[in-house]
Amino acid sequence: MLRNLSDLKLLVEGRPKRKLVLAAAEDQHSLGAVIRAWKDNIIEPILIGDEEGIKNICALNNYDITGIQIIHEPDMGLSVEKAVKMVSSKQADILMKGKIGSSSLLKCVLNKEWGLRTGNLLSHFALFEVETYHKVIAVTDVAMNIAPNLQEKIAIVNNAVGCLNKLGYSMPKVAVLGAVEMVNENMEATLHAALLSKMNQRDQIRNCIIDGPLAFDNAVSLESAQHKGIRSEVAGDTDLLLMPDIEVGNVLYKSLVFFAKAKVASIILGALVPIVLTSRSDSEQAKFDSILLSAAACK
Ligand code: COD
Repeated sequence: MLRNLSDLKLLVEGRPKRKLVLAAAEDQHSLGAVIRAWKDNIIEPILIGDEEGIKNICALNNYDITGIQIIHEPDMGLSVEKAVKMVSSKQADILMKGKIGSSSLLKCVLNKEWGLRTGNLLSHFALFEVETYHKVIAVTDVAMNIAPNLQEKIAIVNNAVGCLNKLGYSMPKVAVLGAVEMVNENMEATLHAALLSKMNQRDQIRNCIIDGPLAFDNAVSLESAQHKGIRSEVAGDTDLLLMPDIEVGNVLYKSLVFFAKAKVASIILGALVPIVLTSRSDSEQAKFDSILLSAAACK
């Protein structure tokens, strides 16, 4: 179990270095994070982007990039395309987003000819360290699948549970969130939650314990669950929160970061390799922790 995000480093230390390709690399926080992970011997970076822009940022911030490969590609779209192709041709183990919008990068990743599809659904997975919770909490999907149906939610849970298993969780506790903890036929999220719980009980979704619907308070607070008379193995001790849709997920993500000062690490799962996909406003620390997470999630 991860108590904080720095525990991720213990998981990857001593493992072979992974080749990480940073697309649209002319971004200060991304470069800072990549160089730190390189110095810590976690990754071997390749930077793709406007060479002069990259070098200017590094000079301004005293980043020593001697020995790092730079591929000059000033066009952002082409820079992402080249990065994705490096991964699909097995020249890199991890893809990272630099100064480009998430959906532009994801569209390249989903390209049918040279993208990183595997036949699985791709989904976003984030880990948060919040002072007010007793362990790291995972959240999915806050940035890729817009309004997942039941089938897609099953795939999202499976992606996240597979990743948590790699992080050392043998049976992560999954709370499927709704606005309420009772099934309400007018609230689709509660219907999905009940079905996912039952599918888990019947071993149709394995390697985790799922309960839902749970409202956010009883997912993360045992006291709150007991107050409402909810008997649940998951309530108050959730490892993974499954979001009803991208809006709820994204607002929770940003609320945790901006109001609760949470630390975050996030990646895309289900593609050929893990993809470091943080928000452009995320800190250098968040990008560094996301690189650690991607390295831990590699096969
Ligand atoms: N996994 C696997 N394949 C997918 C997925 C997925 N999650 N999503 C789409 N596909 C496949 C479809 O089956 C289809 O073959 C092709 O990709 C195109 O599908 P569309 O037309 O539904 O998808 P796009 O290209 O219009 O959009 C895909 C995005 C991931 C870009 C879109 O879902 C999106 O914009 N998501 C939100 C991203 C975002 O803005 N995040 C920011 C929050 S910080």
